[in-house]
Amino acid sequence: MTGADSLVRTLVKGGVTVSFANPGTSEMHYVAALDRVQGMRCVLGLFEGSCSGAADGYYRMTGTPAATLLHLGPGLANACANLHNAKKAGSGIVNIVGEHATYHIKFDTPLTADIEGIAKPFSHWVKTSPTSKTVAKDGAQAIQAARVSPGQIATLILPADTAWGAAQDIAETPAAPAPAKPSADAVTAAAKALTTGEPGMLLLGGRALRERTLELAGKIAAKTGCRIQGAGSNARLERGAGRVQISRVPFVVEQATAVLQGTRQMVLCGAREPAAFFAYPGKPSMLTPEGCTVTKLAGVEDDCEAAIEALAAELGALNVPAAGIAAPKRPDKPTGKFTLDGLGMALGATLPENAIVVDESITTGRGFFPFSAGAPPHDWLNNMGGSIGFGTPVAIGAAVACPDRKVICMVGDGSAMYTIQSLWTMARENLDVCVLIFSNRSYQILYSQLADVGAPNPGPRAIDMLTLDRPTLDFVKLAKGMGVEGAQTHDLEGLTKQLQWAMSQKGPYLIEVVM
Ligand SMILES: Cc1ncc(C[n+]2csc(CCOP(=O)(O)OP(=O)(O)O)c2C)c(N)n1
Repeated sequence: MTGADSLVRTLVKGGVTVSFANPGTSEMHYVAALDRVQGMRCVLGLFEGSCSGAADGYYRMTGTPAATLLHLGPGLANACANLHNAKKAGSGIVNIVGEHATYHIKFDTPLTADIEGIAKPFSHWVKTSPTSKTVAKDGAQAIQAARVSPGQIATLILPADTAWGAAQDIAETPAAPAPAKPSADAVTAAAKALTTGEPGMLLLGGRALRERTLELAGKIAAKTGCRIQGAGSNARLERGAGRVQISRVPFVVEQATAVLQGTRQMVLCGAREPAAFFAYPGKPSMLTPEGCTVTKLAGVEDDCEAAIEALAAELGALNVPAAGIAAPKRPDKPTGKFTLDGLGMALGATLPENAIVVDESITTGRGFFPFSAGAPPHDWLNNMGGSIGFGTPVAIGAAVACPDRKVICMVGDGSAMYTIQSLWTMARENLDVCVLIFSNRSYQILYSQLADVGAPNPGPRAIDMLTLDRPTLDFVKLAKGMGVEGAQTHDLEGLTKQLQWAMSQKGPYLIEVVM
């Protein structure tokens, strides 16, 4: 057995059964081992950011890490932006990076780079495996590290001779430590905060946004009168009819402070104290109202469900019916010219049961939530790391993880171009993804950002950095060139028809919304 064989077998035995790969020479033994070992699904990405983003989406939907396979320092560097997003989302990934054979590194040949140096800021755990005899054990440790709550990036660097040299055996993956239960003190403090009689808010993030935890939060809200609020962006929010309805802290500072205004007692569960995305001259960085007391019940790494359950028990709320449950309700099918609300309605009117919405709609979709609050139950995935190019890769991972569920991937045209190759992987794997491109032919968000940072009235050169209209991008043709069928739509009626058709079909499809 080679080191590569021992590693692949260790991965499969440890529950890592999908690998999102873009290999090169140094990973050839690992690639060859994939054919000799049963149980590993291998998905080729044509850019490493597709692979790391796909592993992120896979973890969000399964709670189990996938592996990547990346080619030395440059391959890892290409993957880093989406590794960053995955790290912020608390997604576990076994991030495997090939390296030159140990004895070859000193010759400083073209692909030689400081792989550990590149990996460290984007990883929680980094190890270069020293020999083919230890590579299985190192792989098992990487799986364990990736599984540490809420999920971690574990980067395992594999010199080529660790793959082709002889191995001893496969390794057992040790169990990851269970997430911490809340301390009695934290529960008492949170209960006290929500029963002072002052306006209270339970701010939820991470695993606290799953159906059961939301229901418990709804019971607490019913019992204490506190508001429940979701964080600004979330790895996975379970929403729709029959679930406790939740909104997110808005991106725009003035809107966020308006939502939080009046809160005197804020209890955090799986969320951090809300902060503005960026600093803007004259605007606050922290969004919590002045004089508001903040109490941490549980961090994102803790057992949020146990924490909310303990809080509900402490408050005597367990048998109270939950407040804020969304009734089944869909908007009417919209007609006429595109408006942002109309787009939200089209989505709300057509979202199928159990859909997974990957949201990289940037400015277009900020107000979509109310229109789908009463749609059939679905999951909503946001970018947590702010690095655009997250949407289509995460959709790949979600679709691989949940082949029986429709994935709807909403992307701004600017964001779509960062990782457009993901369409090819969707076609090759026949993934059930409907990609909605919002073609406003600009980096729309940056117009408001110019003004917000105190640089209004942009000149033609500045405007040129924000527009995508010269030449215009034709996403239907781009998709076709990568094996994905699609169509343009020019009004809401056309969009709704396209969406209905796409929802009734299996497989990848792209709709370009020409705004
Ligand atoms: C990796 C990376 N590069 C650049 C940015 C800055 N940025 C944020 S949003 C954005 C434009 C997004 O355009 P689009 O997806 O078309 O959405 P719109 O703003 O038009 O709604 C850019 C360039 C970023 N966040 N991440």
